[in-house]
Amino acid sequence: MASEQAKFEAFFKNADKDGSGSLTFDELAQTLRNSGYKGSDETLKNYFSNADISGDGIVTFDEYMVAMGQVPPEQHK
Ligand SMILES: [Ca+2]
Repeated sequence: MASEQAKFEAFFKNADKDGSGSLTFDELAQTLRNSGYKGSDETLKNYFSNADISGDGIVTFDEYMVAMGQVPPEQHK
């Protein structure tokens, strides 16, 4: 679904405050909170670390799209 993907891309760009092309935990958490997310910090941390495939503490656009189910994980190298 192209429109779904565009929505995810828009969210990512909105969350990427410094335009670095990757999201820190703070950027992601703040953006989700701003959009009305009410879950616990623990849930946010789990969500973030699931998305952070390489485990380097930032979520790149590629990692984000994999996490959103837009790209099959086996294509992410
Ligand atoms: Ca990463």
